[in-house]
Amino acid sequence: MSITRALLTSLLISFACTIFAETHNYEFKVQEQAVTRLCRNHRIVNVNGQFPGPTLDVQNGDTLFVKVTNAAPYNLTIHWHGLRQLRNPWADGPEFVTQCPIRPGGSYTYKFTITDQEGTLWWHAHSRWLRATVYGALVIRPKSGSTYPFPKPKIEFPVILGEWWDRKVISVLRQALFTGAAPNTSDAITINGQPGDLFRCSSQGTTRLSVNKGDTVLLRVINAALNQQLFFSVANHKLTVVATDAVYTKQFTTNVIMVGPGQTTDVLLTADQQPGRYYMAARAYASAQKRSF
Ligand SMILES: *[C@@H]1O[C@H](CO)[C@@H](O)[C@H](O)[C@H]1NC(C)=O
Ligand SMILES: *[C@@H]1O[C@H](CO)[C@@H](O)[C@H](O)[C@H]1NC(C)=O
Ligand SMILES: [Cu+2]
Repeated sequence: MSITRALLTSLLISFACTIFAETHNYEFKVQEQAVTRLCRNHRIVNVNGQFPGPTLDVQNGDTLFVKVTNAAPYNLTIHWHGLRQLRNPWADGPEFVTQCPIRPGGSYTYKFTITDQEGTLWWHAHSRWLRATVYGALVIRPKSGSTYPFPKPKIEFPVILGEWWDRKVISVLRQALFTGAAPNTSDAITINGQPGDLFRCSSQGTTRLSVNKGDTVLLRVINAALNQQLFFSVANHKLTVVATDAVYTKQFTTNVIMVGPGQTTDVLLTADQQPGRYYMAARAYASAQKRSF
């Protein structure tokens, strides 16, 4: 009897999943594009002409087909950072581990299903240092029929922390490999690809988020820096941590979070201060002498 019931329940669950899970088809065109930051133009590699690249917005249980066409002059693969890839390990992406790189002019379709992960993950190139500019958010919402384990925020916003070199990143890496010394530190830390108005020629592009007094905002903080641990904070506001790496956490409130490279932290922020402008800021967690950021 109980076996029958369990079987029935699992049949019903898989039936429900089949009905509600969606399949998404995305096209990623990886290409070089001229971008101006810190008053200078550089040709960077990005996806679909966007920097950061497109946010993929899906639900737990969904299946994704991502066709990557490589129109850049470098070999590369795309890695789905933090995704467990249960039953689809070949879609993981690290070059020469699960696949050969996609050659210039070539294409490859990643196919994977998201299994029991909810929150924020991200994707990036997994070849040399191309991940410095080839990255974007992967937002995983609750399964159909379930909800967040916290009140639904009015606004959701990805905050992708990155690093910008006032150089071609491939040359920064090449120099480090040639000299054997640590690679030069980046020239700016960016929020959604923008250094922010404390840096030269950056006030126009500064990432801004408008909220109304009393709104609750879910910030999906992603550390897309190359190797750098980062502190993140919002002036005069507290952050309530609700998830990390697509796993809900026991909630706690703090003024500052530290996010390791590759990690994500989802925080709730309530706009409970006087209307005005408040900085969102990231800073390198580096205590060694002579390392200036
Ligand atoms: C790209 O990768 C292939 C191996 O899959 C290799 O033979 C080729 O030399 C690489 N090309 C470049 C430009 O690195
Ligand atoms: C690294 O920094 C040094 C010192 O500032 C500079 O001379 C060199 O050109 C930089 N190299 C690259 C590849 O950015
Ligand atoms: Cu990764």
